[in-house]
Amino acid sequence: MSSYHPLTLDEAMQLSQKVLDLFDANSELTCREIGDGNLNLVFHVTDINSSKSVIVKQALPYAKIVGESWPLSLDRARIERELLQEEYRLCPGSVPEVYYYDDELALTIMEDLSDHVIMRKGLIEGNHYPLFAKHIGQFMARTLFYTSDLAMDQSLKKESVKKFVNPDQCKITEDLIFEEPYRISERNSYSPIIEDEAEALRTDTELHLEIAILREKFLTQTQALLHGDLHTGSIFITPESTKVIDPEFGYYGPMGFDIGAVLANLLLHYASVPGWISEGVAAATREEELLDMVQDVWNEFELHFRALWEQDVQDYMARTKGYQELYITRLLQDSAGFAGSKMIRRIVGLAHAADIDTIEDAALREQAERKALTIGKSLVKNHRQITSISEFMNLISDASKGKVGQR
Ligand code: SR1
Ligand code: MG
Repeated sequence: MSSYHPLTLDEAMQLSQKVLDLFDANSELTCREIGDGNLNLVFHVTDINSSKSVIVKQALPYAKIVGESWPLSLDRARIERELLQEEYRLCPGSVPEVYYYDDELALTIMEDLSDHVIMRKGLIEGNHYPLFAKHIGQFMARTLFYTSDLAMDQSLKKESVKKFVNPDQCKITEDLIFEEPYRISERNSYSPIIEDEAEALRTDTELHLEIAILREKFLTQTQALLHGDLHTGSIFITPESTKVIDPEFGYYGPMGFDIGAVLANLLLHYASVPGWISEGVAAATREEELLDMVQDVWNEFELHFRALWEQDVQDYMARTKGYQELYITRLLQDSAGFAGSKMIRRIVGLAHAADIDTIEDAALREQAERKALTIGKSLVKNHRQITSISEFMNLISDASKGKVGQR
């Protein structure tokens, strides 16, 4: 019989004391449940004398955001833990170190990163992260390149694909991102004031075609091992350091899904800026900073990815002249399409982004929602035509002025 049960605070504390070398016998531990995500319990265990601390993360057998009526496999805890270990190996220091795990209890004890803040919160507070683009560009380049057929023995890669089959988490994405925003669904959630936008999403067949193409890619392409949910709530940050957390949606999928997630969440914050900064010049400066970050994320990713390719490509046919160019262009197109679809879901779907949702002024919130949707739709509709990052940025600039036309 399985030993699985959700841990109490005391159990999380006792387990940490028992299985880790970190705390000595005289430790005085305290424990708080700090999980504010949609799916898991997260315990923060601290020794009040030494200030040493760890995180105990345990999966629940259902989606916390909805309740027990939405069952989820506990295997996602194993996937998350194995992915953290893989990401640590490929990009040391970019994710929390795993100290201990118990797959039956669906839990992992890992490094505490409380000296960092969740990036979404940091952005809302107006903080600046000058090294973020470099860090995340390198993280994505290394994790995606080294888990792809470009760099892996193809038989070993297929073995690895088997380990990371993640059907329940993928189904969440398939439903919440690639279907429900485009039809009536009980799980959609938005203010009645943007009903016109929601209705337009349901009837725009040109948009549906592009979403169907992106959905097919998400369903069928095992290009690389993805984080699978790389939004700014899955990133811990300081001005000097970037740490990626929460890869429980990880699976082998299209690389552009991870890159697009980062771009989408920077753009969601970009759309929210007038809701947080009322003074015109300061708001424009912040908007420019965010657009620069978007461009820099892509440029850093591309730079590192090309360098890894030159240095470490294993696949014989991938050396064919012209193939790298084509590959990178397709990655940019996919990233744009996935970014757009992720922006749309955060406005009308089940799970939103605090950058926009917590704007107090209703008119500014509505303005941000409409702007995010306009940018999102433009990226989705035009993604297959984009051939450079400047074309991507031009689409954002046009959409910010209200234009979504075909390029
Ligand atoms: C039911 S989970 C809702 C969302 O939260 C996660 O962060 C994923 O983005 C998922 O779609
Ligand atoms: Mg998460």
